[in-house]
Formats: sequence, structure tokens, C-alpha cells
Amino acid sequence: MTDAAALTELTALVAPAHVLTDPASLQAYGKDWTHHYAPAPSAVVLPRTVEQVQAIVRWANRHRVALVPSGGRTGLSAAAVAARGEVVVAFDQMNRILAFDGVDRSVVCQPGVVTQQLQRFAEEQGLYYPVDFASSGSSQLGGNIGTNAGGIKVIRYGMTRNWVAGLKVVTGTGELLDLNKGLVKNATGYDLRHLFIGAEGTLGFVVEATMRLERAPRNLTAMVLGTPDFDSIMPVLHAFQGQLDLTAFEFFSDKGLAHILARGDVPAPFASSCPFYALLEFEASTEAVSEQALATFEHCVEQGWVLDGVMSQSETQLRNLWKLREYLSETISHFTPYKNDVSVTVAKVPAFLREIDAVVAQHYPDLEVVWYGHIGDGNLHLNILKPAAMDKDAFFARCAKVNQWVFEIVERFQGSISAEHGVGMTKRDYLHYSRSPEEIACMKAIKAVFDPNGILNPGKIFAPE
Ligand code: 2HG
Ligand code: ZN
Repeated sequence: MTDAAALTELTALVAPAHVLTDPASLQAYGKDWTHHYAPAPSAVVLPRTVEQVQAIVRWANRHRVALVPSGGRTGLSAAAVAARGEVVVAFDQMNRILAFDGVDRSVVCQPGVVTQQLQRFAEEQGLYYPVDFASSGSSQLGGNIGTNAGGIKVIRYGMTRNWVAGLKVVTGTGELLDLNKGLVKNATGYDLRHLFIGAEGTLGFVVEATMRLERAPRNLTAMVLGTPDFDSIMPVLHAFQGQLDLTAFEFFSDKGLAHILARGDVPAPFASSCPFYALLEFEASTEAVSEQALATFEHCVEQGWVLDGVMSQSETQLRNLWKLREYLSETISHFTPYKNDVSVTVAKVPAFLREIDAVVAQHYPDLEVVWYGHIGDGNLHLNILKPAAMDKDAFFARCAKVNQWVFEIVERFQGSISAEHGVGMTKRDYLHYSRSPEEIACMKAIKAVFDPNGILNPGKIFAPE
């Protein structure tokens, strides 16, 4: 907890209006999109400059106050949740695009820039920022970097890490580091930039990022294909990847589709219903590419891998097909789902899913399980839905038991217990299923270098000491 004198000192570092302690703000800023923890920060501070961030970190060191960085709070692992009296450092006031260079195709952003703001800015320059996901309208760049956000275009463009050309960070001692300075080539020893990407604010706070942009895609076109079983999705992926440069390859189950259609505002892709659906996207830059896509589709039908399909013929159709996948997370959110976000190498996906599905079906025959995800990246989202009548805590306690079985399978397949949602608090007790004791010891040693007093987002990634 932060005492009154310390709070007065904090207020003097920024401006009175930029320290919030009212209950509504503490509730709003203390949580992310997880439902597991009750928010309980002692204050929220909104810095406007890099110097203010440094001053806040030094203040926190003096008073031994824990700080939790906060962006759009759309995270799914409670990495930005302040449940133990921490002070939230929210970057909403540092939301400007500072510079653009058309030759380097780079853009300098403050951490509070919203993902969609960067995407739109890129479009205005005739370029493209390719990291995209359903929460791009509210997630902030600092959070994207802190979690190395992935999303729906990773198969072609990679994760946020690929687009960070330079990073300014304030470490746990209040030091400002200017890392890589936007360079393409820089072989001067350790690339510290990459340590801060995906570190969930445990090593330093991102205060400025130089992001790369890409050429804009031409005539993006999507196909939704219905398959008779999960195993057919992989040969479909293989067939299309052999012919086209895919910009996305996603999947969802019939249960997922049923929830989307129940909304009433998204059209069905086609009349027949299938157990699984693949959504793929490519640039139909020429007529020949579209013809190749159709020929591959026909080949998949002949092989019995695909039962039905549709290809977008307009921007509106493209958008509608994407809604089938992109709306899933939000659509099922009122069922308070228990989420897992696991990955293996792509070739192992069918055997992996079969094992996990069997374990979940055996232990939770009464609960609805919805599968979807970025299958082209080997990344599956497993959502177990809470029955309306079941108490939330009892439901989470029951679902937590599934973790051990799921993660034992993940470990055996040498996969990841968190492919793109981070560790935060929800997965920290399971880190050892994906990381060796030696690795975890190195990670803790690195944390001690940048944050010797343990004030930056303690209790995230690792359990509190
Ligand atoms: C997605 O791919 C997001 O839609 C959310 O990563 C995943 O809701 C989920 O489990
Ligand atoms: Zn995802």
C-alpha cells in the first residue's frame, strides 16, 4: 500500500489531475480482460513524458512501491492486473505518433498509441502495419510490445517483435536505455531490445518505440472452407501453402460458428454445416492467383478434405468472413470462459489436439468446449464455457485442474503453455512446463539486473518472491 505522504510526493511529480484514486478509476485501471482477480491498486498515475516515467520509477524505488504498467488492458493473462495495492502507470497520455520516415518505412510512437491508430497512420502513408487482432481498436503499442502480441497475420508477418526497430525503455532503476535506434543491421553484441519485448513490463517500461511498416497488401481475399474433421485441416494448409503466399490461416469449430451465428448480425459462410472450418487469406494480386486458389480448393474437395467453401468477392464479403473468426473471443466472453492458449510446431498439431480434446472431453463431458485459433502457426485457443448456473470461483477451480493434464501434454509435445497471451499471473505457476529450471534461473537473474528492487510488475511471469 502507498501511504499519504508518498502519494503527495507522487502527485508533485506529475500533476494533481494525473494521479487518480477514486474507486471507479482504481477498478477500471486495475484490471485487464481476465476475470480471475479483483482489481485493488492504491493509485493510478498517468505520465506525459519520459522524464516523468523516470521520476515515477525512482519514486517507487525510494518508497518500495510496486508499479504495474497499463495500456489498453485487453490482455488475457492478468499481466496488467493490479490486485495487491500497486500503483498503476497508465500510458494513455503518451499516445502520439512522433515521427515518420518514408525511406526507412519507420514510425516513432509513444507507448499509448492504439494499435488501430498505427494501422490507420500506416494506411495514410500508403503502407501497412501488419500486426492485427480483434482488440486492435483498444490495445496499445506498449502493451503489444510487452506481450509480443501475435494475432491473425503471424503466418506471413510474424509477431510484434518483428516490427520493433528501436525501443526506448525506462528500467527498474529509472535509467533510460535507447536500444537499436531503428537500425536494420547492428552487430554490436547483445540486442537488449529483444529482452524487453514480451517481458510484460517486468524489466522496464517502454516509453518510445520505432516500428517498421510494410508495403500495403493487394486485393486481400479470404476463403472459408468446411472440413469433415480436424485432421483434414492440415493437408488443406499444406496444399494452399504449396501454391500461395498465405497472409492468414485460421480455424474454428462448429460450436464456435454456432455462437457467431446466434448473434444474428453475421451471415453464415454457406448453407451446409461442417465440424470444422478453415479461414485462409491471400493477396489476389492477379487473376492467375485467384484461379490457382480455386484450383487448390477443387483439389481439396476431390481429396475429401473439404466439404464446402466460399471465396470473398468484395471488401464487404472479406470483412464478413473475417467476422466469423474475429468476433469469437468477444462473442463467448459472457460465458466467462476458462482460456488456454497453447502451441506446438505445426506438424504436431493434429496429434496434439486429439490428445487434449480427449482429456477435456473425458473430464468435462458436461461443459461446452470451443476450439479456435491460429492453426497455421500451430497455436490453438481452448475455451471452456461456464454454465450459467455454476458459481464462477467453483468453475475456475474445476477448470484449473485441466491445466495439469493439458500442460503435461504440451510438455511432452515440446510446446508452449502460452503461445501469444503471455504468462502474467494466470500461467506463472505453469511456466516450468515450457521453460527449464536453468532457463527460469537465467530469466530471474536478468530481472535482477534491470530491476534490482523488484518494483516493476512483481508477481508477473514468476510467483512473488
Ligand atoms: C484470438 O485469437 C485471441 O481471438 C483471443 O487471441 C483468444 O479468446 C481467446 O481465447
Ligand atoms: Zn489469438
